[in-house]
Amino acid sequence: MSRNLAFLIASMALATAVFPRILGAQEANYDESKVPLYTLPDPLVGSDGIMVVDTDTWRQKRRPEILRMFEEHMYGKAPGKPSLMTFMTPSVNKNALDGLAIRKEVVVYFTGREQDPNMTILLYLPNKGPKPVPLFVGLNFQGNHAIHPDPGITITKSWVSAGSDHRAPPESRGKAASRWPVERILDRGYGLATIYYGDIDPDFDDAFRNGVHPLFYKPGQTRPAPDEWGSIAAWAWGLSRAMDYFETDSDIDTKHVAVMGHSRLGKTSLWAGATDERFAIVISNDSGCGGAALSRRAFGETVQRINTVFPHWFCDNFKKYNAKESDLPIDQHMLIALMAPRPVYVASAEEDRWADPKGEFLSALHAGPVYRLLGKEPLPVSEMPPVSQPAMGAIGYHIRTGKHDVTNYDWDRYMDFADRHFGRTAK
Ligand code: GTR
Repeated sequence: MSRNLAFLIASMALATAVFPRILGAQEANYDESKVPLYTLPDPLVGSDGIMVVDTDTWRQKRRPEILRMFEEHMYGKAPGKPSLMTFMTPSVNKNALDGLAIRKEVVVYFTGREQDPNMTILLYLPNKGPKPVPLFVGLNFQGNHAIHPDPGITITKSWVSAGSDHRAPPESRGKAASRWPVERILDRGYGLATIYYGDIDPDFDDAFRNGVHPLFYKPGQTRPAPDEWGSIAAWAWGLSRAMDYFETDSDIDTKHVAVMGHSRLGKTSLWAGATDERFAIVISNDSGCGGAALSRRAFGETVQRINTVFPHWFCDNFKKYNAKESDLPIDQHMLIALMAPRPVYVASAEEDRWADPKGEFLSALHAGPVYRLLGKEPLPVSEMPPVSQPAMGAIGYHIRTGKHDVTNYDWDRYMDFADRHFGRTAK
């Protein structure tokens, strides 16, 4: 064999060994027998090695410690509430959806300046029944106008991924309605608030030049530091700013606000719930890797793959854990535990193997000891329940039939769960 050929073969071997890792292009594992052996960090053992046995130590020491680790290694630190933020309500219709609801659109100017990035909250509040109302809030993928065909919803002017000019086309009105059963939610006495996530930060890697990040750079700073917020933390920050608005709206019962999100926005609702305890219930719909699924299982989507395809979602420090999940000082059961003692719900879909339903279930399960310590009922099951058999304590879980999506089945369970924890009579 010529030296050249030997060199070629050696470099090809090297390339196939190295490049899939670099590119994140390695085959996803869907084989339970190939899940690596792993040991989960114990949410109730502090970094000093001491076991947490009382509520005060959890609240004052261990919870803040876990939250800091998630900030530093995974989602990144976000700024707090901006002091100059203003709200403007350009449109209120008391007779929306044939009289069923009040529809409001509220513009949140994060800096108080209209020319800076801002977000629009779309609100539907039921006309029937007493005020203030409990509320579900969640970010949406395509623009507020996509969640319902209601012609009164303003079409977003923000960047959208579809189309060559990245402007939302009029035909996108109502396109995502199957994921937002507005009438069904109103009928059960809940309000709904939603915001287009691209208002807060457009979902592509632009080195954090657009969206809200630059509003908070220190002089001379051009991108977030390795432990500062990526896009998921920015979207979650936007949810907290919506909560700031709710606190000014007397139609909304701010003690009963449930935050819900699907997929990357489910990762976001979990992070919002962890960082902002004003959210009374936290719901993750098919959030998968970087959401409810345990990272150490590396089943379906992995840390390396998510950091490669979506380098802007997490803070830069998270990239250190590519293919090194076991080096993480945390895993996602500890994220679920950060919601305690508040109710938290994790939902999976049978065909959504990419999101690792079992890993999502195990996170919910292994958050249990923290709930137990705080006197709350953990998941009432110890094995993954069969499809369509929800398990509900203060931690809830279901796996439904079908694919990666949000369905009426999911919403009905979230409302059952909220009824139960908000002390409302189930319909
Ligand atoms: C996928 C990604 C998932 C999930 C999903 C979504 O491409 O790999 O982590 O977030 O997108 O948000 O729909």
